[in-house]
Amino acid sequence: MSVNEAIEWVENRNPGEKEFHQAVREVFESLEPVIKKHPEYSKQKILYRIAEPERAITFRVPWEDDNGNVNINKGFRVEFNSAIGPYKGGLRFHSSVNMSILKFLGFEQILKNSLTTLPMGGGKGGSDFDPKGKSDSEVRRFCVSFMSELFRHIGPNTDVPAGDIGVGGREIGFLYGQYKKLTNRFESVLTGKNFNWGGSLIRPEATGYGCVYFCTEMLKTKGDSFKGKTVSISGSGNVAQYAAEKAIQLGAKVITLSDSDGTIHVPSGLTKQNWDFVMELKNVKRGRIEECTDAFDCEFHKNEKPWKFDADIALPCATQNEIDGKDAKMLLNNGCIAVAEGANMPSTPEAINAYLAAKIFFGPAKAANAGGVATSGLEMAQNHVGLSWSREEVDKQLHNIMVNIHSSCINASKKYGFEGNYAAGANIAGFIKVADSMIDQGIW
Ligand code: NDP
Ligand code: 2IT
Repeated sequence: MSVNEAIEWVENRNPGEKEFHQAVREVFESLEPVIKKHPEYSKQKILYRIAEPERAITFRVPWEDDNGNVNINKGFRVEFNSAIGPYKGGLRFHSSVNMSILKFLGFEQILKNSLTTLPMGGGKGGSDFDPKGKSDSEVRRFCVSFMSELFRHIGPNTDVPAGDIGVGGREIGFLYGQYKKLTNRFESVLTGKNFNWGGSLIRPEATGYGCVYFCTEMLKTKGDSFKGKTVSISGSGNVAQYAAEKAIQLGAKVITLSDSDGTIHVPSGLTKQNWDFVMELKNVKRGRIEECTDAFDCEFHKNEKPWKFDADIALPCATQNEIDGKDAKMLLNNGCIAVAEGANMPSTPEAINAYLAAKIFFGPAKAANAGGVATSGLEMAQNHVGLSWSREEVDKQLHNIMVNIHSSCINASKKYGFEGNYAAGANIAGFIKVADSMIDQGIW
């Protein structure tokens, strides 16, 4: 079995699923030396098996809007791989959601969860429902309808969803309420819960903080740090917000945030007060990033991405393929020394090749943004023992996990001839644990 044959097989079997093809190709290409060294993986057809979800559910989600109109959305849950634990991964509510996007996210999640060292398999789900502009009641009715089907497929030892784009604390609350009503069970079936009813402290912060911790470890290998650095961040949702907070705390100047309308540029760097304004704007008022221009000194660049501004470090925290080859060249020309991915697959293959050719630090998503799901794993652990750990305790564990993921990437990349390439290191380290576990458990 060659890696190229496996890629071709996956592409032919899943026609038109371009995001899924992209994610599989990126991983499989770096597994070439692993497959050579481990003939048992070929014999057991591991590449073929790992690229086929164990189960993928699609369902109808009808709901009534505030005007009494009936709307119908698609619901999905891809239960991709349970070799090392129950399926675990977020739910995305966004108009672009389809099977290809959820399969790319679910596939990445398998290897990401493996890197965390916690016992979690890979899954992802969601809907093409767009929460933007919907009232709280509409979001609630949608979530109730979505969970009215999803509940029969999930469980604390089966599949444990969480948030992703368009799914935050509000949605997790509505989903949990309906799960409980249907099952009469109060159990650890979702993560990202509110602290009052079983959530973990630091889970909201975890993805953004973890991304900055991972980047800090990369910089440290050259005796460098965030202090005094200029940082461009995309997005202004959960991940972007806390990446910005941690970067500011570490003495960096955060000069951009964005949403799907455009980018704000703050040449002097976001202050704590500016950050508080963004938190209120995005999480309470659910407004647009452009509204920052009414509140503090910044420029709004409509329909522009953050990558044209001079920055030492780029933290893409919005969505897939948001840095293409041209954007990457712009970043490099403007002096960027590190990219750490808070979002999933934000860099196109051309962008990744440009980073690697320029030998800048590149922290790939499945390593750099693993802090979110890792802290979900810590939330499950707390639920299982019936305890709530302090902020300090959870943050310490999150930090340790990110430091360890960084070491795993370095060790695996060295061992298989990819020194300096964190992307290959993350793919290899994540894959081997899952592949070996699949072999241990027979053919399924
Ligand atoms: P949120 O919904 O909180 O925020 C998403 C942000 O990205 C918003 O600012 C949104 O702008 C912007 N965005 C989304 N889609 C697009 C698009 N197509 N074009 C331009 N901007 C876009 O989501 P999260 O912060 O939770 O997620 C962001 C990324 O991080 C995703 O890739 C997600 O998969 C990844 N991630 C999230 C984790 C988590 O724990 N939440 C964990 C690990 C990774 P707008 O409001 O205009 O749509
Ligand atoms: O992409 C991701 O890792 C997430 N959206 C978080 C998943 C989780 O289960 O916490």
